[in-house]
Amino acid sequence: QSAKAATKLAPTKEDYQKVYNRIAEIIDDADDYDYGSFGPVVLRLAWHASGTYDKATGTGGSNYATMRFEPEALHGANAGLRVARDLMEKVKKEFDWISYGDLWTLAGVAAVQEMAGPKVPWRPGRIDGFAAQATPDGRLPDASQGAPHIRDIFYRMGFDDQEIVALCGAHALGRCHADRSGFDGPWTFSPTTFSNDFYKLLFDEKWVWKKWGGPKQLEDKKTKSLMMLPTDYVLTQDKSFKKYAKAYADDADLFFKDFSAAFSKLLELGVPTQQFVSSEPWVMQTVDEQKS
Ligand code: DDH
Repeated sequence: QSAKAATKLAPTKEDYQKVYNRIAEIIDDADDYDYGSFGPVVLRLAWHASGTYDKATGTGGSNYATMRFEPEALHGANAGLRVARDLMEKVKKEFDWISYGDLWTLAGVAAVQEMAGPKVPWRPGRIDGFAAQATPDGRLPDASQGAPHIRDIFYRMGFDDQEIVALCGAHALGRCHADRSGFDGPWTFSPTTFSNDFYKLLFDEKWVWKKWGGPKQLEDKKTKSLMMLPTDYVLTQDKSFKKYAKAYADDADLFFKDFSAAFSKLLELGVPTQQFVSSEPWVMQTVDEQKS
């Protein structure tokens, strides 16, 4: 009886570290997938689960993991994230006590950290919600638009210009898929390593509109193998955005520090403070750190 009761105690940081480790394993087991890693698509799941937050109404955000439900699962912006949700389902089967919101956001942390990014402070406390709490379509950014749209979307979540530019640096990772968003190609030459290359390339390369039948996107004039979305390119055109983008191109440490803070904040959007188990967010260990 007492042994059974003990297993019902609140999970500890060590328990969440075990979940983190399992996520890290699954991200890496991707021989036949993009660049051999599920890290980027898992990171995108964490971002889209959180980026629906609306501070005016307190709705959306990572708390209820409503992307499990239709129609949110079918929103255009979420095309392709089924891949990441299905991977996380494997983890959920093994650690059934974790909420989906905690699982998906912890997976975002693991993706960033295991791809050589900064430590991202994180804490558990999200609860599973219902389909009725799902958010309306249109809360995530539209890549074909300009600075006013980007500001509308991110100010609604409670971010400022500096945080917007820092968060967009995640596009150092992964790629666009023509069969998901319509856009095509990677942003950098090292899409499974977290770096400030996104900003460096924005300023160092000459970007020209790609001539093709797909949606408007830019390609680097030199190799034609990299891409930028219209919303990425705006970070070099808008005066306020440009100031931060240049600073991150010049200083990787500054980018790592600012990304960590903004991403940690993003992952907590929509979660009432009293739900958090611990008052201070935790820093989870990377797989490599645990080896030594
Ligand atoms: Fe993004 N993103 N994103 N993005 N994103 C896409 C892919 C990835 C926008 C549009 C797209 C963030 C901000 C923006 C990642 C992380 C983050 C794709 C391609 C589009 C389109 C999807 C596909 O075809 O598979 C727009 C617009 C914005 C914006 O800010 C205006 C942010 C804030 C993050 C973050 O993580 C903090 C990642 C990672 C990917 C690569 C996914 C993959 O499968 O690879």
